[in-house]
Amino acid sequence: MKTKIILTRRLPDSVETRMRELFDAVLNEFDQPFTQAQLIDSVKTADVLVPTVTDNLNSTIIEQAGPQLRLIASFGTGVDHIDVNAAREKGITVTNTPGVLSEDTADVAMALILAVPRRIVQGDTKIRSGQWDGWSPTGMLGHRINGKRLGIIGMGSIGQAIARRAKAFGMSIHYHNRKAVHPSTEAELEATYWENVEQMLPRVDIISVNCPSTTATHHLLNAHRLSLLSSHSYLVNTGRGDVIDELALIELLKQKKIAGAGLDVYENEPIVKSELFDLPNVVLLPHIGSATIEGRHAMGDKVIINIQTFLDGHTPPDRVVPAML
Ligand code: 8YV
Repeated sequence: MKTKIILTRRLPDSVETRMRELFDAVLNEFDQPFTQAQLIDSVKTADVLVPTVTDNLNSTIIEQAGPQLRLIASFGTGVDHIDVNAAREKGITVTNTPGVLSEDTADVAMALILAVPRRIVQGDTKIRSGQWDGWSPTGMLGHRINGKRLGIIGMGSIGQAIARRAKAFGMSIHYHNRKAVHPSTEAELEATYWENVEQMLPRVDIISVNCPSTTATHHLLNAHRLSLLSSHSYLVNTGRGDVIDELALIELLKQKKIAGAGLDVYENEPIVKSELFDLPNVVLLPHIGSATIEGRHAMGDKVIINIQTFLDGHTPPDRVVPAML
């Protein structure tokens, strides 16, 4: 008897095919995000559930899991969509796919770090709308990247991958994290650690949010902390939307109290507050940080390895335990 696994979304063909070879894999052919009722049905029938960020596996759903559900092998790094404590209480193991999407996400963060101050999207729009009448010495002026200070909030593997890129662009690296990174990493990145985020915020030119969403980081950038940013600064978020108080950010942008923002994630995805659409100094992306073909294959491989290792009776390599959060 093969193990029954339920995939809540479509995954790359090769990943799904391998899963069908190894397991009794139930695919989501039409790729519609699962409703609450479908999620409840899945936790009652699957041995292994493979969810993504679009599934809200809160305690109400997890508490209804049948005894057959032993593993939630999430396709993604962030686990804020899963109540890991509730899963643990039910004896359900949770895994994720860290590491394999760091470089891709860092590329998108760097793209936003370049795009907003250099007005890349505005330039493209100008041409497409037929409004460009040629070069001018004062046209489309943005701000220089070289020599600026980058403040990274969350110095895990994604934050570090951004720091490496930013350093190559001539930026100096500042960061806030629960604790300082290893001295050799700090030396390599020539990075300055700020234990107190409020001290770092007014001193940097660009902020990049790269921490996970946890109870400790929810609205870490609230109205008060956002107000500490200088009026020439930019904010980029490729982490999780709810780390920033989105309404407070919109207010700040409207009042020109910061220079611009680049967002790939939002507080209530897929809802994007329409006030953001009217702000020309904002670049909006649809949560594509890890959206590369290579990355999705690597994530799929990790999910398969986690499931297979677990079924073989070992601790899966990417087990998430509440203490890590
Ligand atoms: C993933 C992400 O694509 O892995 C994460 O935490 O935010 C995304 O880049 C998504 O979570 C897949 O479930």
